[in-house]
Amino acid sequence: MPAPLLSLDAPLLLQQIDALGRIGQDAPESGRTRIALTDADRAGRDQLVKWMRALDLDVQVDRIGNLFGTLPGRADGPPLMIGSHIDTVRHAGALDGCYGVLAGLAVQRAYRQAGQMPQRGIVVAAFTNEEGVRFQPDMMGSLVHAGGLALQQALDTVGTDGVRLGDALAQIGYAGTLEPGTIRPQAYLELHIEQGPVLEAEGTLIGVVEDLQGISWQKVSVQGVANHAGTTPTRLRHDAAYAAAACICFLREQVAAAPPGTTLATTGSLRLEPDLVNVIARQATFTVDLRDPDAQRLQAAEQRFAGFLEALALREGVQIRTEQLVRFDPVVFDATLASRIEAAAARRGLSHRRMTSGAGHDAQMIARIAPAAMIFVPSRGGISHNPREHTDETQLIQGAEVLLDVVQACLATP
Ligand code: HGY
Ligand code: MN
Ligand code: MN
Repeated sequence: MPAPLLSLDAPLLLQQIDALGRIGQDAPESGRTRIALTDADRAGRDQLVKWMRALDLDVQVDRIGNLFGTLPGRADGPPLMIGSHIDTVRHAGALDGCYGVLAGLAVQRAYRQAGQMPQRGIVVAAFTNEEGVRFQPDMMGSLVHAGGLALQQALDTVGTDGVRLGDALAQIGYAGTLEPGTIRPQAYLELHIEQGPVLEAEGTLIGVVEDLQGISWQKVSVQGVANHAGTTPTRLRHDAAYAAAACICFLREQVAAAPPGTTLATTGSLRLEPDLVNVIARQATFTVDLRDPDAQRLQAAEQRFAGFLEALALREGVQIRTEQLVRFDPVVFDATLASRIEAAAARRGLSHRRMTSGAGHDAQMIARIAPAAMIFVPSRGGISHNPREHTDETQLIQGAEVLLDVVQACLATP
């Protein structure tokens, strides 16, 4: 007798997304902030653990703070993993990462409520520090889990606030005992909002994510000479602020000339010293985030920028230092999983298209140790990393239903 069809408790999924989104809430209309390993992150983790225990999952925390909730299966063997993250950027939306973790719980709940044990275990993972805004690199917890970053090096990472990651982890009580990488999944699925404009612009409901672009983060420090804004002729200036602005303009000119869907350049953080209206900046420290789906193009963009910095330093009489914070090559996801996502969307009559992920995700790290793929749902206005981040409830549920279907398809095959 075929097992009863599973169905999601959609209202509870939406309610949990809303409830988690209220943790670490900022001022009205300003979103929430649960930066990795802060008290707000701890509060979000505590809530997730409560929900995992309510599902009677086997809850484990590893030594980098990755959180796992496992629904046991009938047979032993590597579990199917559904993952993402619940740490946020500052003034974040409620969906980035959280949607995928809570949809994973909803899939496990569907088995529980049907009184069914899955053929193999299903583990939901919430990885530590996916955003990487306090401690670099981003996707840190999943990178350690995949063996791409040594645990001790991660624990000794010093954040932008001068705090050592291992101390912050202990401080929030999530320095677990499980050795990272212990749970080796048979396959990994991540459901995530697109965080970009593509699906909405085409009126498509499901993104079948085939690959994910390469990411390069650098910190650039420009050392100039502080001087009086009113008495120093332009030709005698060694102006760190001007040098930083010249870099940002150079990067924009470089990418503006590139075809759409190729290199992107962003300076999201910029600090000047002494940061005074009438003093020529002595020091400028800023970040450069370069991304491209093509490894060669990304490398060429990095090299052009390095050449520009050299010439700029000579021309402006400033010293320029760079520090590579993050460097990940593009990743191609598992073709079989992608086809299963496509088939599940088609069976439900949901419009779908294959696409590249512009954002970094834990899936790109777990793809190093297991077949992995991602499912996207549309983002209204393509907005994310912003309190206005939004996806219609119907679309959120459709994404979770596709996830449930793909999980069943994966578990049905030995
Ligand atoms: O930067 C990223 O793409 C991800 O949100 N950490
Ligand atoms: Mn995310
Ligand atoms: Mn994010």
